[in-house]
Amino acid sequence: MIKIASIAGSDASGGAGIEADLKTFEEYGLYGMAAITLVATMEPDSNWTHNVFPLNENVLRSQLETIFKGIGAEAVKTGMLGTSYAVDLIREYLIVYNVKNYVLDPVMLCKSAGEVLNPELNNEVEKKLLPLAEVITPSLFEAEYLSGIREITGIEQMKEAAKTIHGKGPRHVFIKGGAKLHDATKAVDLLFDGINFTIIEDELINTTWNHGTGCTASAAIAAGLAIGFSVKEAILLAKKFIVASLKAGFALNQWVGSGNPSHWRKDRLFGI
Ligand code: PXL
Repeated sequence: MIKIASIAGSDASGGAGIEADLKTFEEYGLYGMAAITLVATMEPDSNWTHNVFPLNENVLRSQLETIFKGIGAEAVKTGMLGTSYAVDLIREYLIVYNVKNYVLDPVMLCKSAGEVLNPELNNEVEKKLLPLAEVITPSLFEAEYLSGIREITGIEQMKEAAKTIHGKGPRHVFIKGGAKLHDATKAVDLLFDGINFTIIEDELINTTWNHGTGCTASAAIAAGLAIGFSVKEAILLAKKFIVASLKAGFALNQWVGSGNPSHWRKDRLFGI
């Protein structure tokens, strides 16, 4: 059995974070493990305001011991980290256990709030984790933040951003332009391996029921790497997975809707 780990926050609403990652790993037929960095909750009486409760350092270390010393993982993805001790611990375990297939989802901005989550922590992630990543998966907003390019509106700027981010150490940069590029009629993403750019175009699914899509994408890429696909193959497969998930997105309540990572299975099994 191929084993894979997510180190991320738990999203009590179920659409993002560890919950999205484990659902995705399951769809890929892998054995998913989880180290929870924090618990994110949302307030139904306050317009779905997010709260974040970090787990303490010992609890996180103990989970990492279980996973890395106790079992071992073919690939690892990280999501929302929340604290600087989480960044340090993750760096330590990735190095000690020589993890090559590491997918870093920067989760630097909260989509619903449209704001930078924690600038100091983002700097730590940049310095300590980016150089260890096989793939980093910034959204367009995160690519702007990481590259310092104020507004990325087209493919040339995406390429500039990818070069700058690659210079910070990750072996591959995958910028998810998705529906956010100006005048997008297709979802346009960009992969850069330090030498070649690959533009990946797919169907544009215009939906606001997309909570958890970034988490699902990085989990799917990590799953592909765990299975043994190349980075490019893993990304192309992840794109198909995400399109299927978004096509089957659904509302959770008046504030948010989720993608549906089980959709491609249902599609395959039942044609629905
Ligand atoms: O989608 C970003 C994200 C990642 N991780 C956790 C979250 C969210 C957004 O709500 O709750 C745990």
